[in-house]
Amino acid sequence: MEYKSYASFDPNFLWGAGTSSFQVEGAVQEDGKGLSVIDVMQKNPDITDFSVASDHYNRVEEDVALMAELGLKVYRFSIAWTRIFPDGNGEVNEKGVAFYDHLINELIKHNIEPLVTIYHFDYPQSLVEQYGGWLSRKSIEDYRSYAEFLFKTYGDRVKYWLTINEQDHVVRIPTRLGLTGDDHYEQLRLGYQANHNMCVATALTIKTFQELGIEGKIGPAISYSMVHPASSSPDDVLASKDAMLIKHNYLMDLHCYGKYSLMFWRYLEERNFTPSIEDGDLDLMKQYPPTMIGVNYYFSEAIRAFPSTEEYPIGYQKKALLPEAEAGVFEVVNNENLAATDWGWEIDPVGLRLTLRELHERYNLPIIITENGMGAYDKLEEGDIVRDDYRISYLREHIKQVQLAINDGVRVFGYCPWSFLDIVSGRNGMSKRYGLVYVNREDFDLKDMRRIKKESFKWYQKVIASNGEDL
Ligand code: BGP
Repeated sequence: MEYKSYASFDPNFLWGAGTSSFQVEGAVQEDGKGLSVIDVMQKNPDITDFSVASDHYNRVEEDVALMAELGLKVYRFSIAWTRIFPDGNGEVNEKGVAFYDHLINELIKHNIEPLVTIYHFDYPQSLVEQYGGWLSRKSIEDYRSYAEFLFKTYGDRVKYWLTINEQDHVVRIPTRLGLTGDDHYEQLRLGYQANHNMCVATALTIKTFQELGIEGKIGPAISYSMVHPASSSPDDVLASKDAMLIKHNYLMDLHCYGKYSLMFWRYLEERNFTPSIEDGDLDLMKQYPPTMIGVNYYFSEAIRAFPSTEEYPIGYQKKALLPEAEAGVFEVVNNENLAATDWGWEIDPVGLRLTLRELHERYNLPIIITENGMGAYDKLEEGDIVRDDYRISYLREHIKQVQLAINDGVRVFGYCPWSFLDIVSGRNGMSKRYGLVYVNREDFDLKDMRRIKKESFKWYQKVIASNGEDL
């Protein structure tokens, strides 16, 4: 819908940017840090690992000074669980505690709100070895008490807390659960048990947060990419609704309503994926829902129907990192209407407006965009220039849609592009850059890791200074 006039961004809108500990810090075994599942997972020999990353661990002041120069109101970062508890539980690592204390104080000194992700994929390997990690209910108390430690240590200065980053991308990616082997269906079954345990852990952590009387907001950072029916054929429309449930809404229904919808439970039952649930688990989730939602949005997907056949019976899934095709449910196809990034992610700013409206209509919670950005092969030119106009246009079009969603009545209170500076991509090494700041290193050449402001940095600086008026 178009309106005759448009409200501007709220004067307190939180313009930010984000990173995650394993992708930015480096120093993976410095100062007593323990190993995470990311540190021990099988490496792809063609790309860098996360051992040095952007060396943020040794460059906090320099990076925070750049954030201040950019004018950030909020900085999203994650805390490495194993920097605080090297074994995931038990003994505290004081040097790790001091590192985040210093980072938070530096941010506060520059009037930048810390937005802390409690856990962003780098789960303690020791907990996997101790009891199977998230597959065991023991994981619930270890996560809750780790979070409680953070609340007690940093809660006087941190008002915004994200519980788990992209839980859906943990339960469906075996290495992030510390699983090995390649029985896809068995790993999915285990994934849904882990998912249930994570939802109980999240509810108990929100309960602890409230009992401690921490002033602020808390909720998950979810991966939520809008799905569109590939055509107006009613079968495709139905398939897109089913995909929205199986890919995204199943998780938020649990967090917000403590509910496995009848449809989703039948989906799990027919595939022997049903998790074991204890009395009180669902009531706990209902009683302690999130008070905000973090949204990670990069692209949308087009969906068509995939009728089951003898060759592809109900339950058949095309093996892929994330659900792409499932017989009897849906299939992801290219969207001819959209351009795509160098990695095939279909660029859909309007999809972000639709995503925000869907979340608002279903859960009616305050929303902050915790990730949105474009991975690209950025080129460093003579004179330290990086002309990333493609990134500027990507971010501009998405910010416009955020403003429209706010005009639609969605309570969006902040926007954090991914990523503040170049970091190691989750699966594509150093060549897939997202930052507003260029980091001068390559996959296998650390160079000097100098920080260089891209054109997008200068552009975003103006956006923030004008509170979104000057795009
Ligand atoms: C999200 C993760 C981020 C980041 C991002 C970009 O799923 O939360 O950690 O990795 O995706 O993806 P990639 O780095 O694979 O391009």
